[in-house]
Amino acid sequence: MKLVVQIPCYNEEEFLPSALNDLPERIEGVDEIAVIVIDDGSADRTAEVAKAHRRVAKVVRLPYHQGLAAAFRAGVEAALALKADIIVNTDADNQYPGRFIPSLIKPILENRADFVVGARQMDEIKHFSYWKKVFQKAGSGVISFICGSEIPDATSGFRAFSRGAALWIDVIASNYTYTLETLVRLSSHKVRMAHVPISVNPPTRSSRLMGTTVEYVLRSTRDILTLIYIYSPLRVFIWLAVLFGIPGLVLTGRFLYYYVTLTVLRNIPTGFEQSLTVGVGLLIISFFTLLMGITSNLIHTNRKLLERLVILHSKDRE
Ligand SMILES: Nc1nc2c(ncn2[C@@H]2O[C@H](COP(=O)(O)OP(=O)(O)O)[C@@H](O)[C@H]2O)c(=O)[nH]1
Ligand SMILES: [Mg+2]
Repeated sequence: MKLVVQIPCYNEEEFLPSALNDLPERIEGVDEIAVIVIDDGSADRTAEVAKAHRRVAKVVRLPYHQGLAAAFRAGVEAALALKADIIVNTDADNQYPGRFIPSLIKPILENRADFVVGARQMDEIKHFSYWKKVFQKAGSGVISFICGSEIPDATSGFRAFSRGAALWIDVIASNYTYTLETLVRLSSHKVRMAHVPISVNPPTRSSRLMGTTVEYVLRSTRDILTLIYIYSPLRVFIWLAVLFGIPGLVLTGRFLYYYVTLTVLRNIPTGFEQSLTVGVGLLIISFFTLLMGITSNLIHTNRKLLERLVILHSKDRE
């Protein structure tokens, strides 16, 4: 059983050594632990510091700065190429204590799950503001709803993947984060998920990803909407079609009701032509929205087939 720990980094020369020193030397049930550092075009000596550290098996250097999502993906690819059975992702700022790695991978070792999130105990984190905690919990609630399984900390970067789950990973919706998309993507492939409680080390520096709470909320909302749109296009278009269709039906029905009860039965001129015009217009929009939904669903299905091809191809390389 080989465990690969991957650490995506951007300008982390200062804190990376403490994160590396914190990683466990041995874990029960694991024969080999290899550490990969992904340097995302850092302007400092991150790559040199990583190369000089005895725990680091491989340094992946992106040719230029591409963002956390690209670095994460490059790490997963490198870990699979190193024949990892389990991949753990952790942060370079030593936010997640290495001593939790054994409990993080336990559900995978026991074959109870293929993907495990290390869930921070929000109420115990003193350096998160009240509102950050509220929005963090609300966001995790929305993601849990979309994924259909309970994920108490959707933005945690402390995660473990079995090899089978890691093969499905890709990030296409965002440049700066992989956290939400991997959850939605893996749940769409019915990967078994679990979470284990963890505590975090006090912050070494301020977060580079979060920004202000308002920024965080706006970005997360945009990310979640993009994910729904990418991963369940039919659902989005059906709701849009319903939005136009219901008033369309009501207005057309109104016209027909008066037309039948007044004009047909009692020969009185009806009026209500505006209802007919607007109603039919809305029904036409609704119909074409539905057609667009079906088309985008076909494209979505096609992408799933392509993903399967990629996986077949990567299995060939094993
Ligand atoms: N590759 C890459 N990693 C980044 C980037 N920004 C942050 N990171 C890494 O992502 C991890 C978390 O970053 P951090 O600023 O602590 O964000 P936090 O999740 O809010 O704590 C660290 O390992 C950083 O080095 C980036 O632009 N590119
Ligand atoms: Mg951090």
